[in-house]
Parts: sequence; structure tokens; C-alpha cells
Amino acid sequence: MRWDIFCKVIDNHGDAGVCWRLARALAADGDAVRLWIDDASALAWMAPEGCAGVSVLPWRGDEIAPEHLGAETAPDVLIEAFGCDPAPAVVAQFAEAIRRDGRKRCWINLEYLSAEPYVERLHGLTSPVFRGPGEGLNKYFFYPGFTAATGGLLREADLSARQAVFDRGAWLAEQGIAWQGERLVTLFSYEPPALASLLSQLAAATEPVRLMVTPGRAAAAVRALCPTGEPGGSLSIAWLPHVPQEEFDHLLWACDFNFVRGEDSLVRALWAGKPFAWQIYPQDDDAHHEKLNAFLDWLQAPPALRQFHHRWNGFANAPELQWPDAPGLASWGETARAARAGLLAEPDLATRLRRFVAQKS
Ligand code: TRH
Repeated sequence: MRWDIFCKVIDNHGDAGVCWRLARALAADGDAVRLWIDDASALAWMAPEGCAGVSVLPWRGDEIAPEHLGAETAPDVLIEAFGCDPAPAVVAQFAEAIRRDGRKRCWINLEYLSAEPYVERLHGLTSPVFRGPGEGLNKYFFYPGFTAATGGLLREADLSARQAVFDRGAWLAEQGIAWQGERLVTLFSYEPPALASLLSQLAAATEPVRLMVTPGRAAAAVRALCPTGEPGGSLSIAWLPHVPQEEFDHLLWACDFNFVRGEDSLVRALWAGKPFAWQIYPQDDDAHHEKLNAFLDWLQAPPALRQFHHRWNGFANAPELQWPDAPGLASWGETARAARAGLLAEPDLATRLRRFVAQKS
């Protein structure tokens, strides 16, 4: 099958991250995938080696190079990520292919991940196209999600096998990190309001802690609070470079606690099965509060983990951030592993997408 995925990078790395991961998952089954993306710069570090079966194509100003258009290149499935409106020339080609060969093809609008109840209601619904070269066609909403009645989560077929043979000591040594058994904590965040409190609590911890700080916004936020880069006390910092998606997974697997953000790294934290805290992508009208609570409900987060999330995400009136003690960490780890086990028992997003497309085609 031929798949075209359209991706518009709004900000941060999630748009490219999700689309690349989906492209890889579809190509893993031997299909041909074209990822049309308006800013491929993050793929240079996220996916430096590319992937057999996936071609990354530029998409700017809706102009498509003629060599990428033609009857034989029309996709069987056209995916627009997050309602980004695919290039009209490709839509026209898609519509023409349907008219020409009478075969059904599928147009998917891949939505953002949420645990809110509307996702189960809207997943799979039809959205008629009234304008443009696709007029008269239908799109289908495809919602990723955490339950059986949604589109599921992206997960590689060999994920558990890779995790089973992962050697954290060897991996840390490969990264040049001289690990002496200190607690390792990943920080992938925006600018969490409670970051200063976290840093001082970790510095006052009874055991050594190393904060593994990812580049970009997380690193800038830590630097703003700690310009020397050496917080002192029990806390030390490792400043990390941007690494490919596989190595980002390894980082999450190697750490005892993961601060993640956005959409894709949340899913990766779930697969890592370690205690974690999520900084949700903020929205102007605080719509993200409801979204975060829906996720915490699904996760069956214990009260302390729920409060921790509220404070980490800057909810008004949330109690002070309280870094968990060892039993607390263990209990948050159990919560994460229980969630992971439930999710692993369900089909992954690419599998559900294939089934969905087969039903509609
Ligand atoms: O970067 P993000 O904050 O992206 C956000 C969210 O997706 C948000 O929902 C969306 O609306 C907004 O973008 C536009 O967080 P996210 O989704 O976790 O994406 C980060 C990606 O970067 C993920 O695929 C993991 C990857 N990554 C690496 O591969 N290597 C790295 O070193 C790091 C730090 C990240």
C-alpha cells in the first residue's frame, strides 16, 4: 500500500515526532510511505539514518514538484496530521485516482492524543469535504487514545523485546556518563512553574540524584535558575544533546523517573514503565487542565501523583510540589507499570489504522 502523511510543524517537536513514528510503523510492514513535512529540520537529529520505505518530501506553499505527482504515485491512504490540510495538488491526484480506478481509498484526519471522553465518541466519524479538489470525498477522524474504542497508541512490534535486553549501565557508559548508582531523572519539559522547587528538593535529597536535562526549553529553564550548571548538594546535572528517537527511549528506560511533555514523549514514558510526570502542552483557555485530569483518571493516579501533576502544570491552588520518598516512587512506578501492562494487551495504533482503512476501503 501507499501512504501519504502530511505534517505541518507548529512548534516544538511533537508534530514531526508523531508523524515520523507513524511513518516508520507503516513502513515496518513493507508499505511505501511519503512524509510531506514543511520543516524537516528536527528529523536531522530525531531520525538521522532515515528509514527504509519512508521518503521525506518538502511541502512548502502548497507547491509540489511535478516528479512527485502522477497517476502511479497517488496514495491509497492520505493522512493529514492534526487537521493540517494536505497540499491541493496531492488531494486532486488522490480524488482523480478514485474516479479513475473506482477503487476506494481512504482519507484520514489523525487527531491529537487525549483521554477525554469525546475521543471515543468522535473516533472514526466521517467528515464530508465541501471545498477544494477533494470536494465530495469523505475524511475520517482517527483519534489516538488509551482505550479499546479509540485509535490506540503508537508502539513498535519489537518494543518489549528491545526493553528486555536493555542494559542501563552499558548504555550510560556509552553516553560517557560515569554513573555511580545515583538516582537518574530525565527532564524533558517546557518551563514548569515548580522547577525551582524541584531543583531545591533534589539538591536536599538524602541520596545523590542526577538530572538528565534534554536540550532546548528544558535546558534553558534549568540554566535560568542555575546559571553555573552546578546546583550542589545531592543534585548534579548531565546536559544532554538531542538524540534520535531510539536513544530517547533508552534515556527513559535508563532513568528512575521521567519528566516528559507534549504528546509523543508521554507515550514513550508509558512504554518505559518508570514513574513519570507529564507537563501537558498548554492551551490559552486552560483546556489542557481538563485534558490532564482525564489522563490522570485513566491512569488511576494515586492522590499524591495527581497533586504532583497539578503543581508541575501550574494549576492554581495546587499544593506545593512534593518530591516522593522511596515508597512513593515505588507506588508511582506500580501505577505506571499497571498502565503499561493494560496498554500492551491492546493493538497498537498502526494496526488499528490498517484495520480501520480496510473496513472503509
Ligand atoms: O516537543 P513537544 O512538546 O511537542 C508538542 C506536543 O506534541 C504537543 O501536543 C503539540 O501540540 C505541540 O508539540 C505542537 O513534545 P513531544 O510530543 O513529546 O515530542 C517530542 C519528540 O521529540 C518526541 O518524538 C521525542 C523526540 N525527541 C527525540 O527524539 N530526541 C530528543 O533528544 C528529545 C529531547 C526528543
